[in-house]
Amino acid sequence: MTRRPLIERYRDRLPVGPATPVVSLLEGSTPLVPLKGPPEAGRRGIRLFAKYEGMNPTASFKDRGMTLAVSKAKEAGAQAVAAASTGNTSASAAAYAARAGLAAIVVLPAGYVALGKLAQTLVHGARVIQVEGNFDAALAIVRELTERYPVALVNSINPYRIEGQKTIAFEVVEDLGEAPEFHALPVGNAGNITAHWKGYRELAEAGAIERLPRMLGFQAEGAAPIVRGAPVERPETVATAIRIGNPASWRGALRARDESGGAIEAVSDREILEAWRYLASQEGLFVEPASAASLAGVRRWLREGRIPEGSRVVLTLTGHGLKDPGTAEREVRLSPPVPARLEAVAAAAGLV
Ligand code: AN7
Repeated sequence: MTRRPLIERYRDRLPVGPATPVVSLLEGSTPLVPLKGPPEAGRRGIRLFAKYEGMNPTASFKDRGMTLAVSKAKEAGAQAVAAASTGNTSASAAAYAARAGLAAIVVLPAGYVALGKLAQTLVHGARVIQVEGNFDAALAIVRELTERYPVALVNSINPYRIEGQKTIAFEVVEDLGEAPEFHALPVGNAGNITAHWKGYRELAEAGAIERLPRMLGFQAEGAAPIVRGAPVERPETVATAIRIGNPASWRGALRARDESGGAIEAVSDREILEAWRYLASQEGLFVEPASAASLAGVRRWLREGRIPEGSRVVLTLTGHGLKDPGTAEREVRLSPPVPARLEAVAAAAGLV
């Protein structure tokens, strides 16, 4: 199938005009992969589907919003874009800025951005500034920076980011023919759950779907401000992408939860890593830890019998596993080398 720019595919439902320059890397059109399991789902005729957003050009869902945010920044005559990021927004902003011929400035929490994301951002040529603080501090600075200097903000408080990201819902409905009963995803800054819900609502308003899904958002236990109902000063989690203590789209997340009859809950790092390993070793899907928070949460719902028989559950797997080789290195064990001889290799492979 020929991939087309996201903006062209959904032009009639996005805030673009004939004069908008389309800055695209052929994002979106990601696969909706039916999962084989987990076993607790199959027994009750519950089917899970993974919206595999790691298949986007920079290997995360951020590209959907970034194509629009950078196109609109270019249309407005910006020379540079800026973002605070736990890593994926910065990689995407850097790539789309490179494509557009704009400068990219990214502000990152020092020491907490996964290696793949950092490498992408640097090689795309962004100006990378690490701050001695967390994502929330970085975002506060970037907000001020973009107010004082002629630089376009491309964090998800930029409404064009949400507009682009809502297309995940459009694609899911194209593939399933209707909305799933549940849609689960990780929650960090909460832009994505806000965007998903906007997409589904628009489909319902247009008469394209008759029912809306219940939205399930999952935060990491050590970074779960929405679950606690108060900002978390020192967020901590293995899922560095969602290591966020004061989400910018907090209200959007509550709206998605409440209007859909859904929930926002916390999952532990252990549950996240178990789901992460399950997806890779049983389903063949290598994702970054944050993405696995969606399955970690859904597994709990399954165990507790909270998902009705026959339901379809879509999980947004937000980013590719290669983004975070550091976690993989810590979680798996590489055995020492053996002599380059058949018997030694066969023995090490467990064949004898
Ligand atoms: C893989 O890149 O916030 O709730 O600065 O990279 O919309 O924030 C990333 C977030 C989930 C959470 N999964 O989405 C950033 C950033 C992955 C992510 C989220 C992020 P939001």
